[in-house]
Amino acid sequence: MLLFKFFIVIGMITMGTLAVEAADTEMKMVDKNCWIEVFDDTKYDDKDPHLILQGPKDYASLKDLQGKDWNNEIESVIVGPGATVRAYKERDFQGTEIAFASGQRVPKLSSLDMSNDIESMKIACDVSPPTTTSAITPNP
Ligand SMILES: [Ca+2]
Ligand SMILES: [Ca+2]
Ligand SMILES: [Ca+2]
Repeated sequence: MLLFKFFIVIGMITMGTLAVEAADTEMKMVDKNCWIEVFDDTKYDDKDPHLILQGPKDYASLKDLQGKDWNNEIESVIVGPGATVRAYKERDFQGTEIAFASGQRVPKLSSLDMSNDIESMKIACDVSPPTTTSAITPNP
């Protein structure tokens, strides 16, 4: 039974990766750098529930994210390189607010007094994504 659950988790991770890639080719509007990954446990423990939230998007509540109530559950986060996130202790963007910078990783939200307390989030995408093509200026 445990082994079975293990394979389910592996399958979900694999499907998640494929889904992100498929979405990237189908929808050019999706910013593949604009996301936040949230974890039920500390230190990005992928054996416990974890979820990538694609931005830009505002979540007034985390009550039903892919079938799970994430209110007051998040204990660690990884922010995508093209996202900035504001998180709130109460739903509807109320209560104490905290800002996460692009690429920020927080292994223990208790260090920010936000452990098992976040109930709403705003995910914003950087206006200009990192440029990787700088050497294609044609010479006259
Ligand atoms: Ca754990
Ligand atoms: Ca938790
Ligand atoms: Ca709360």
